[in-house]
Amino acid sequence: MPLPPPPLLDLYRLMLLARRLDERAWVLHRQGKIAFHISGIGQEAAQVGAAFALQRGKDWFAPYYRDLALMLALGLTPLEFVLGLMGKQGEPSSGARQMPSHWSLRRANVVSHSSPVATQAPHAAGLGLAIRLRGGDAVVLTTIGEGSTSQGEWYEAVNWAATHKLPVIFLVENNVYAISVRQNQQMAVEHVAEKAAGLGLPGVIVDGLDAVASYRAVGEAAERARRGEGPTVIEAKVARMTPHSSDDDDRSYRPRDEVEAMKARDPLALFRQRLLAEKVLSEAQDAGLQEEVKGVIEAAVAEAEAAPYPPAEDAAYPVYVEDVRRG
Ligand SMILES: Cc1ncc(C[n+]2csc(CCOP(=O)(O)OP(=O)(O)O)c2C)c(N)n1
Ligand SMILES: [Mg+2]
Repeated sequence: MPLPPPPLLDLYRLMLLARRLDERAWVLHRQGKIAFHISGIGQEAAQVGAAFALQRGKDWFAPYYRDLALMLALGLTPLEFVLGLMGKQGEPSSGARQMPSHWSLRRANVVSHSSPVATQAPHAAGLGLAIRLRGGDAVVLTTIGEGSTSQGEWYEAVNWAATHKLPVIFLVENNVYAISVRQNQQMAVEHVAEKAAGLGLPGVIVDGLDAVASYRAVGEAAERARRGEGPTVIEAKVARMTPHSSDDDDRSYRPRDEVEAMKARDPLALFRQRLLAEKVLSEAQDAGLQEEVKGVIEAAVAEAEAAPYPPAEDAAYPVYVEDVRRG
């Protein structure tokens, strides 16, 4: 079945929302209002393209910490994100127990993940096996940074999924750096997608600065998986346009001209120019969207600032099982 055309304006609106929210998080950090932020700026296009290629509400997700745009596309609200940044009550990932951006959203089939990188990959393979055992044609998307594909867990998960033809998409968001370590300092292959050949599944490279390219690649991998043909590795070439996290200063290891060149290829700006050129978006419409997004974010920040912290005794209770807490 051919993929329907991508909803360009919806993709753009979500990229814009993710970008402005992410920028707001940096400001909150520098104001001393939050303790930590890890940014997805430069990776939004790959993420929203992937989300829109899948059946939200039916498919399963095991994402990683840079996936703010993916999470918003799956239905995380800006308020929920800011509650998470502030560790406030009502934060859905962990009831404010975890670090920010350690996503989980039960209503959207997003399973929780841990801080050790790559642990989400075996979770995704397990979800794929569960789908196989239960029947149905749902698929699983798991995301990861390129550096974390050096972890044993990633190879084990991909190998298992390939061996049993499980319906899993392994999306690698390659931003070239693992904190300060460049890709060529930790793997001999030029493209992470090449690793797939040794494990017996297709490896696809896609321009991760282009939401439509990501939409197509993930959509095709999902069709394969639903037909029972097994998993795919997709390597999206993205950009990390910020330091690793709010605790990092990348000036000590990253050449400034590299950062400037990357900023000239900002995926949000590129997409905006494309939509304007194709007359999918007008300048007036764009100005309206910018205002709307700003309003949504400021309302979320105000509400989160006014929200209470969870009661201390809540830490002793499970995240999801309400009756245990009450009983
Ligand atoms: C097992 C493990 N080792 C080290 C770390 C510390 N750490 C957190 S993020 C990160 C870099 C991961 O790089 P990459 O996979 O390329 O993802 P990116 O942050 O670039 O998106 C490291 C080393 C960790 N969380 N878990
Ligand atoms: Mg990386």
